[in-house]
Amino acid sequence: THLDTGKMEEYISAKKDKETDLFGVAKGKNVVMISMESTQNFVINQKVGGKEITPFLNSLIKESFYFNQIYDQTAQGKTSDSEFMIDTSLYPLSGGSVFVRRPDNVFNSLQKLLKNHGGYYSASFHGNDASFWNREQMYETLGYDRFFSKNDYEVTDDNSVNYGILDIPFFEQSVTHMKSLPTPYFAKLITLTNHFPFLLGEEEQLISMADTDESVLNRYVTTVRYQDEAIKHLFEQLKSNGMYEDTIFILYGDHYGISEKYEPALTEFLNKDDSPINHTLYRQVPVIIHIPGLEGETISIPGGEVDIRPTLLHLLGIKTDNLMSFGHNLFTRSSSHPVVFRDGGFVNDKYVMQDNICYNKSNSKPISDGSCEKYEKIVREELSLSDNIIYGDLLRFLKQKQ
Ligand code: GP9
Ligand code: MN
Repeated sequence: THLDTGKMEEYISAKKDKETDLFGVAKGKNVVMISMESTQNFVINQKVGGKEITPFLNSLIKESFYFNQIYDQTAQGKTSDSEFMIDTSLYPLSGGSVFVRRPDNVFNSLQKLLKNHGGYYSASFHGNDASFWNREQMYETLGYDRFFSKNDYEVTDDNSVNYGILDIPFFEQSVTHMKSLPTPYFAKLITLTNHFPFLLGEEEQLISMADTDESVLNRYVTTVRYQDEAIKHLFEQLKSNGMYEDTIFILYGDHYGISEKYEPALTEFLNKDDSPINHTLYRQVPVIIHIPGLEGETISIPGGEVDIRPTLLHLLGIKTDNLMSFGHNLFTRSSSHPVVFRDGGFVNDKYVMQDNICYNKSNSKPISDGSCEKYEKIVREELSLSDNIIYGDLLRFLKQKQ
């Protein structure tokens, strides 16, 4: 594979970071990132039996930047794809996980940028085995300094369900580990309880199940509610340990939890009209950026997980102008720019391209006047540039220190 520098350079110069008043507002702060397993945006401000599914997140977003039109861009690599997009701002592969398939590549990762531009120490925290999704190896490649995995936690039958340690004891033990980190640090905490098939002991159920035809969806609201409680506890513990004030928090849903076959039940649960583009719209995941002392606002510009990194870097005062990456700062992202899906589909402010059909987003009607074509071209170009970078391991040729 050859580095098509022409295309890439043209691409990079077209996406210069725009200035905003927010540039550098979180400079030098610790970064705490929370990957919320299978958390879709529909749970925000949604109730079951008169009770909020996410009472803590609902209150947090009132004093945060809340991006309510961010789409899950993951493919088969699920959680690892979301991590990959956030750490590299490249797209996942169409099959398998980059974490498993390309762990020996050179990546210009978020962790390296933070180290080079602010002396950050990076750690990831997750209650599953270190080898799952090949994290142990890939984290080295990405420049993480430390991975706290299952062996670093006290995991018992009592404090576990489904894939492993429950989110509350996970966060409790993580805070203990976090106290020992050098500052400034980047800490990524990956939750686990809200994972398919959404199992939960009775004591952990803080809300009644939903009442639809699909037990998966009915259970899902209870595990999301538990996760919300766990995040609330985490914030309380960070506050009481003096670890809250000087920190920027980024919370995001890693990918969908309710798969396509359960979506009719979701439509019923949300009292929505049936629509062919519901499938795409349901793939919205919440993205919340909380900076203590800053007011925040709700931002409804379409974007994707690949855009999280440049947004964070902007707030940390790190320029992203010349980076070989695909994300855009969510504070200035153009609403017509397509949010790229791995299958070639996309969404922007006006259109949804799903299963090779172009829809008018506002009325869900298919359109055949070629409106989607210029965006489809961008989608194809970005995916193929990203694939070239990954398959050709092209970032190893980058001369300048980024
Ligand atoms: C496993 C956790 C869940 O470690 O990240 O993985 P998923 O199935 O969501 O990719
Ligand atoms: Mn996941």
